[in-house]
Amino acid sequence: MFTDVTFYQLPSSEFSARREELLAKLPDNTVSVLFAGVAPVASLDESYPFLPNRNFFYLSGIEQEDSVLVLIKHGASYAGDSDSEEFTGNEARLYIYPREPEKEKWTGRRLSVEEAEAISGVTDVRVLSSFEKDLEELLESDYNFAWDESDMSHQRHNLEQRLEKSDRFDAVTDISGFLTMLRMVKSPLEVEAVTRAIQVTEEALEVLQTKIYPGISEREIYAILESEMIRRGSFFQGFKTIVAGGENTLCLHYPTPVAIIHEGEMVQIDMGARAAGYSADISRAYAVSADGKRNSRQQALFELICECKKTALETIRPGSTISKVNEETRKTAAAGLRELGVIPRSEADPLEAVKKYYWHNTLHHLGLDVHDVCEREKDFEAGNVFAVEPGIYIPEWGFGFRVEDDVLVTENGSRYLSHPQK
Ligand SMILES: [Mn+2]
Repeated sequence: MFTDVTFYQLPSSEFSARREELLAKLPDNTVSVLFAGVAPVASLDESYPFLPNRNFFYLSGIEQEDSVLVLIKHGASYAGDSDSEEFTGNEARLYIYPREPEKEKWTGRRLSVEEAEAISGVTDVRVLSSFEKDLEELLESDYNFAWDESDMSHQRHNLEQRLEKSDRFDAVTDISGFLTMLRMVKSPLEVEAVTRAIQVTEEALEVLQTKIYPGISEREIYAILESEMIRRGSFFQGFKTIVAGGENTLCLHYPTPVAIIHEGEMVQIDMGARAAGYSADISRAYAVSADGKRNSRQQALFELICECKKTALETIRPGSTISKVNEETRKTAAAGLRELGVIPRSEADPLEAVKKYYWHNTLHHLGLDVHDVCEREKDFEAGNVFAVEPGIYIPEWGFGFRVEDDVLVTENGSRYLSHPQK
């Protein structure tokens, strides 16, 4: 299999539908302003890679720096100057940099108006320089303003100053909560995007498995995985790939893969490619040994973690919550660790004692962000997508790991989007 997501993107109808869904939640006469943001400066004229603000991207599909999306809900009674018969009372404007051949010689091609329209479905695409004047007009109207308060960009900060100056600041509506609610429930096309990201991730892992040998370095594994994901069109991953061997497996977000992994040790891999902006999140634990087999302790821990994952899958269904899944899987982990003698049989409170070994959450929402936005204690519903990653770390044994798969909540339960490790 060779999945290629280089040119894969969601259709503009998806973004148009999301804008309509958001505006349905807002009162008439509201202007929402969202910003793509700019890449943070690393040093002097060097910037970090640019990834758009996720809420802006969710509503536009646009990945070009400094773009602005303005959504105006006039209301159904608004006649305006729109002559379209299908006019819903909603208006969308997208502001982007104009094409500039001289600048593009340095920093690459920019989107044309037609391209931006094709991606986003916004038919009113304007040049960024007209945003100021348009904003001035909107500020003079009696419309209320709304924005995404989770956006920390300087663009939103500038807007804040403008709103303060025009005495509009106190009445601004925060739409980040609405966007969180929308983003938590994935559409069929979003599930497909996550699935493609998973395919890229799994194919990279498949290539890797033929190349692991005792004495391999963490960085070589990292390089193989990165290369296989990039070859398949995932240039920016959902997060920095984690490759940890031996005792380094005890560190959850082990940052710098450099160590050699010896015969008889485990390697922990936690990675996720991106497709159409959506992230996968998969963790695997492989035995590094001449025959590729786990020793008895490694096997025992692997089986216990799979048991926890089974408990999690049985608990993930509409109506369940993150706390419930955590609680149930912790019980399975506690019982198993007692069985293995890691928690002594004399221990009065195994559910407390297990926290030393089973200390991170079992699952998190997955989507445009790898730890996707959520209202934490909200009941699960069909369309939620989770990364499920029970992990047990035993310092006394010198290793630990997690096994992570991606799961879709269905009408009656849940199902794997990835292919669990055997
Ligand atoms: Mn995860």
